[in-house]
Amino acid sequence: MTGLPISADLIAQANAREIDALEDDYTSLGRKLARNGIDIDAIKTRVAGFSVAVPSWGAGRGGTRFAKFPIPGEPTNIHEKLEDCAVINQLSRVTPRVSPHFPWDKVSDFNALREEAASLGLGFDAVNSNTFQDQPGQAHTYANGSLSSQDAGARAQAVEHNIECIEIGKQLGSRDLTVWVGDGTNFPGQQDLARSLDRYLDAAAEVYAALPGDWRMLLEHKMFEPAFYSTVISDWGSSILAAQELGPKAKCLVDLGHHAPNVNIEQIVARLHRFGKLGGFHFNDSKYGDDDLDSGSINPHQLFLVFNELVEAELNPRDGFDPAYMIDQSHNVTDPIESMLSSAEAITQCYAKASLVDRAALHAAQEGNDTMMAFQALRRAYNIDVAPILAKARMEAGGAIDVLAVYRESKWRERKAQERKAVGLGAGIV
Ligand code: PSV
Ligand code: MN
Repeated sequence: MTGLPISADLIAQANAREIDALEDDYTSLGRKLARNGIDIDAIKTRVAGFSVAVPSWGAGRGGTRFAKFPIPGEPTNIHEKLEDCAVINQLSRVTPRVSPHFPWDKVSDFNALREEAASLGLGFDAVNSNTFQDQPGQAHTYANGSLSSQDAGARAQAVEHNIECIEIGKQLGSRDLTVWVGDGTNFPGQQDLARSLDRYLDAAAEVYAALPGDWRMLLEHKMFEPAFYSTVISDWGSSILAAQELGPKAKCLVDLGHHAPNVNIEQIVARLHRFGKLGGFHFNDSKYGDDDLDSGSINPHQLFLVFNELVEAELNPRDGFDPAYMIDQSHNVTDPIESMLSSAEAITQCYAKASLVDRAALHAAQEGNDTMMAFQALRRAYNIDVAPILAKARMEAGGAIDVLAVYRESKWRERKAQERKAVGLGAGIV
């Protein structure tokens, strides 16, 4: 398939039905913002320049460790996943890049895959390596770890796989390698906690040495799961220490679901940026652990506070602030396209709200120890409904004013259910 997947006429007709109401809402919001000295068009321009990548694996229905409930028409290979990601971007105009995972998305010709994506209006984001699963025919098991394994063969195999991902990424036009390892232990005493980190650092240095000059290695930490007693790169402390030891091209990646409950993630963002080590972000939401729920569905205020720090860093950057933003979710009970449309909207809304914060007032209140006014500077921005700004930016870029309504009207999933082979039952990704 080439060309954009949804009929441009369908989008135009649906937008024509919504445009008067949108203009009304936009004008009224513009007047309200103008009273506070904010130019709504300037915020719209910032929103139009914002983007977040989508994960190839998020296009399929995920599952829990217990079960997966596939839906008719869900994608089963990277080509079908790209088509679905193209639908998300065509309607939302905010997700122009796809982050692939290997070997899940392996094909024989990556240059052709890059062209296929381009014809759908997509590029590629960070490449993700997978050393948390054994593959058929693999020489060494990762059951006892990968980059940190005591088995030199498993370590070498994991290094080689990461280098292969870099080679693939070069063909796809990526510039980041995201490394998340599930390495860790389930029993006290199972491994030496210091030596397993030594082994990780030595192996990661071999991967780092293979990075092209303009690439970054994004280290993704996670507190637990699949290891439940200790994890080698468990927290942002381990992550930044590893990134500092590896070198300037190594940065930290924060996944919102990978922390202890109630951890102040916005403070982690500020800390990592302070040391020039904030490289990437995986957006999702969580109630209990690494739930991979839809962004902003549980704690939208936290998402806003995280974006408050990200926008602060963007406006006052230290040391090349250029984070790779990505959605990383598991869609177990919804149509993944709908979840990612809704999540992209929630994420962009928080970016827009954080852009509305009166930073001069905030900084002045902070300097003057005026706690209530500092808080109110955030609260005022959080309380503004920025939906008309997003909808107008989207429409002007060719997207849909009401993304979910147009998606349903397109009957995309129903049509794909006639064409695509059914997904087998089984457990999902954990
Ligand atoms: C691990 O839980 C993670 O967040 C990493 O980003 C993986 O690559 C991804 O999920 C897919 O399972
Ligand atoms: Mn992640």
